[in-house]
Amino acid sequence: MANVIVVGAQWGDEGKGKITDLLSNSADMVVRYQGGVNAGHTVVVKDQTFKLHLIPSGILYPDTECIIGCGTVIDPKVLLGELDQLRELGISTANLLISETAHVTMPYHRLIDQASEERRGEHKIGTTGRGIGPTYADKSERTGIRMIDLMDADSLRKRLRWTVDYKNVILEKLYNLPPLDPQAVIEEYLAYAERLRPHVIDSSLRIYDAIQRKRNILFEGAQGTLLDLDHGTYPYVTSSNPVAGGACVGTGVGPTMIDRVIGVAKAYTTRVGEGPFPTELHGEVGEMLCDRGAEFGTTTGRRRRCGWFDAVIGRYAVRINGLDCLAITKLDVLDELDEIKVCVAYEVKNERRHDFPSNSRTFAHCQPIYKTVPGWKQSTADCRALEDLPQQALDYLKLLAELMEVPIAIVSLGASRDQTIIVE
Ligand code: 2SA
Ligand code: MG
Repeated sequence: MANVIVVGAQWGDEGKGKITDLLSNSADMVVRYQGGVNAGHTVVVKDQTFKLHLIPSGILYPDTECIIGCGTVIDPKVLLGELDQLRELGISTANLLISETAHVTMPYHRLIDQASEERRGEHKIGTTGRGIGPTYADKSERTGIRMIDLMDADSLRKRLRWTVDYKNVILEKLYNLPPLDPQAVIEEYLAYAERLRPHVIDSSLRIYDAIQRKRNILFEGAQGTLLDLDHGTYPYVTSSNPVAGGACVGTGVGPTMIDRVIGVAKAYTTRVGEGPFPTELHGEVGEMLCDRGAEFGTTTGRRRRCGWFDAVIGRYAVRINGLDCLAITKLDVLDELDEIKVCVAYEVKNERRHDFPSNSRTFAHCQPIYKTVPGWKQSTADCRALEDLPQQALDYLKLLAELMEVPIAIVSLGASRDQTIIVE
C-alpha cells in the first residue's frame, strides 16, 4: 500500500471515512492533515453509533498509530469528548498522537465564527460555526495558540491574558457580545492541557521515522477539493487545504515521500453551506437523492444540497490533486432512477467550457451541459464484483472514468465494509 493520500474530489462528504477505514486495515499509521471539528464521520463500534470529528477512524485498529497533524486545528473540549467515548467502549486511545504545532480552537473563535456569519447576512458562507475560520485566521495573523503553548502553563497564562483581552475588544465593540473572563479561559484550557499532554509529540519526526522504516502511511483529508482555501469555490470554502498538496504541508512530509493519491467522489454530487453548485437539483430527484443517500451533515445535521455528477469538477480534482485513481461511493443511491445525468461541460456566456474556471464569478454563471444515460432500476447493494453489476451501472462507471481520465479502483454500494467492489 505504501504512502497514500485519500482526498475528497467534490465538496466534502464523499465517503472518505469508509474508504479510509477500508485502507486503514493495511496502514501502520493514519494521519489527518487539515481541518478541525468541522469534519465528521460516523463510526459503528459494537452496535453503537457515534461521531468522530478529529480522531481518525484508524483508532479502531489496535495496532494503527493515529496522528492529528500540524495542519489541523484542535478544539480540545471536543477532542477530549471523543477520547472519552472511545474509552467507554473499551477502545485504547494510547495510539492517538497530536502534533505539538497544531493550532488550538479557543472559545472566542467559535463566538467570532458565529457572530461574523450573522453579520454577513445574505453574504454568509454557511460555516459549521465551529470556529474553524477564526482559528486559521489567528494562525496566519500570528496570534494563534498552539498545542505546544498549552503545554507550558506560565507562558500560556501570559499569552492568553493578552489574547483574550484583545479578542474581547472584537467581541464587545464589533459584535456587541459580553467579554470572556481571561482567568476562566486559562483555567479551562490548562485542565485540557493536562489531559492531552501524554498524546502531544513532534509528529513530523514520528512520521519521518515511520517512512524510513517502510511503514504504510495513510494521509486522510477532510472536506474536499472544492472547499480548498486556494483551489476551491472561494469565498465559499473552508480555511484550510484539503487538496493532496495539503498533506505535505499539514504533516511536514516532503512530496517525494508520497506514492499514491486516491480521490473519493460520490456517484452524484452534494454540497453543504452556501455557494454556487451548477448541477444542483431542486425538485423530486434532488429530494430522492437526499433521502436515499441520508444526506445530512454529520457535524451540524444540516440537509445537504444534492445534484448530478459533475465531471468538470471531477477533472479539476484529478488535475489539482494529481489523482492516480478514484473511489466512487454511493452508487446504490442511484438504483431506482429511470435515467441519470452527468455534467460533461459548462455553458457560460454562450461558450462551451470543459475546464473549471478559477474565476468564481464565472463559475457562478456556469450552466451544466448534460449527457443522459439510462438507469439500471435494480438493487446493486449486494453486488460484490464488477460482473455482478447491471450493464447500465457498468456503463455509468465507464463513462465517469472516461470523462475524468483516471481509472476507478473502488466502488462502494453501501455503508458497510463488505458493500465494496475492489477493481482488479
Ligand atoms: P467551516 O466551518 O469554516 O469549515 O465552513 C466553511 C465551508 O466548508 C463547508 N464544510 C463542510 N462541507 C461538507 N462537510 C463538512 N463536514 C460536516 C459533515 C459538515 C456538517 O461531515 O457533514 O455537518 O454540516 C464540512 N465542514 C465544512 C461548510 O459547509 C462551508 O461551506
Ligand atoms: Mg463529513
